[in-house]
Formats: sequence, C-alpha cells, structure tokens
Amino acid sequence: MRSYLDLLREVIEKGVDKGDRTGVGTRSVFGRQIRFDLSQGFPLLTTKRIHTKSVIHELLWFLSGSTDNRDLKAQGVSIWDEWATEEGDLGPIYGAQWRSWACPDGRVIDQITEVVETIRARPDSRRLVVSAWNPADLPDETMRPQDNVRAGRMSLAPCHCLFQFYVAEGRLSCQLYQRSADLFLGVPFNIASYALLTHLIADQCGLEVGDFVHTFGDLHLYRNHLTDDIVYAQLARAPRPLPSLRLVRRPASLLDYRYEDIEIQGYDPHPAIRAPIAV
Ligand code: UFP
Repeated sequence: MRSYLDLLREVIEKGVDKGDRTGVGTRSVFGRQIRFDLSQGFPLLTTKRIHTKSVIHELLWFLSGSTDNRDLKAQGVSIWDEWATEEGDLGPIYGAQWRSWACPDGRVIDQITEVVETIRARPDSRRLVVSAWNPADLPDETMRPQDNVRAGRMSLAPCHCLFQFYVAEGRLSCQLYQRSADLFLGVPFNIASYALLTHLIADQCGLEVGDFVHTFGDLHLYRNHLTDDIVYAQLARAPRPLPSLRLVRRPASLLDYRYEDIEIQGYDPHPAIRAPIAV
C-alpha cells in the first residue's frame, strides 16, 4: 500500500488549494492512477483501521440493487445516513444504476448480471463496462441531497462512476474511474470495495484475481484533514503486511453472497483515525 501513502504525500506537496461544493475547501490534483496486484494480498489500508464490515455490507447492498438506506442500517451500517431522507430514500444511486438502469422505452438493464454473463461467454470482450453515471438521474449540485431525492434524483452523484473488467491468462482485472475522491476518508474504502467486487466476480467466473487499477479525476484532501492528528498522523505510521481475502462459499450467483461468506484474514492495522466528513 505504498502507493496510497505516496498519493497522500503528492497531494499535500503538489496539490492546489481549491474551493468545493461542501464549502470545506480542498487541496487537489487531477488525474492519477494506482494499481494493486490482488494476488499479492487484499489491499486494505494498514496505516489506519478500515471498517471492513461497512465495506462488505455496502457492496452487498449495492449488488442487491437496493437504494434504501434502511436495508443498510439493518446491517448496522450508517455510512449513507447524511445523504438519505428521513424515510431512508437515497434516490437512484449505485444499486439502481448497476441493477436496474431505466431506459426511455421502459426496459430495465441489469448491468451487473450482464457483465458477469459476458465475462463468462466472451472474456476477451473490450466492452466489460458498468456505468453508474446516468446523466438523466444526476442531482442538482446546488441543492441539498435530501431535496434532490425528493425531486426524484440521486442524493449524491456517483463518485466511483465507471468500471471495466479485463481477462487475460486466467486472471480478472478491474479498472475504476473515480471522478471525485476524498483521499483520506473515501479512497481506502473505495479500494477495498472494488478489490472485493473483483474477487467475487473472479470467483463466479472461475478466474484468478489480477490487478485492481484505480484511476482518479479530482483527487483531493479536505483542508480540515490536513492536521497533525489526521493526515500527518497516518503518514508517520509504517505500513504492515496486507491481509488476505477468503471466500468461504461459492453461491450459485454473484447476487447470493452473504456477509458470512467473506473472510478477511491477517488484518493487523494501526488504530482508526477519526476525521470529519464533508457532506
Ligand atoms: N467520496 C469519495 N468516495 C465515495 C463517495 C464519496 O471519495 O465513495 F461516495 C467523496 C468525494 C467527494 C465527495 O469529496 O465525497 C463527493 O462530493 P462531489 O459530488 O461534490 O464530488
């Protein structure tokens, strides 16, 4: 996980101070890429504890097609609370776009099921793409998340907005395009989530895991994270060996994995670091 810490240093040293929608202010760079060979360990940050329970439940929730925050909260995960209405509605965010992209003619496209079927049928395809970026459903950036939901739009525009798979020599690789990335709070979580997704799809398709390639648009650190007890505390810590991922059971479908099927072994991180989230 050297590359993550290198990115932190680069944003601190070379980033440009910029305003942003939340009013907090950021230091940012534009257009970067990191890469993890998933066969060399599960890329979970070790210089602070990542709450893997939330990562796993959130991914399973996306895969289920739900956009109801109550389903996630029922698993004890509250990471989407700030963006949901009191009724738990989040508008047509990831789960809706991944599993039921609405077409103008009334058809509904299950991109996740289709991409798995295509990987199995035509692994050489160069069209193994899933997009959450649906311009018809995007929120109005000047409005509060909950007001966007009430108007039928997403509460938050997709940050991890498009991903593509690639199969070669029996290995499944995945590249994510993340248009906007909170390097301290969001990115470690996003890396773990897509590494897990790659493992699950590889498992379903009888493939080994290859690389996870993470490409960033606006890569930023919020100004209130640039403190001795947050970002600099993390940089002062020495990385530890990566954990590994074990899938206990191979269900009949990608959509049938349960929390108990996913085991992360040998995770021995430094303690968690709390930081304020920009809404
Ligand atoms: N963000 C992430 N990863 C996520 C997620 C959000 O880094 O998975 F959902 C951050 C990026 C940005 C903010 O700081 O949340 C979204 O704001 P905006 O839509 O203005 O880019």
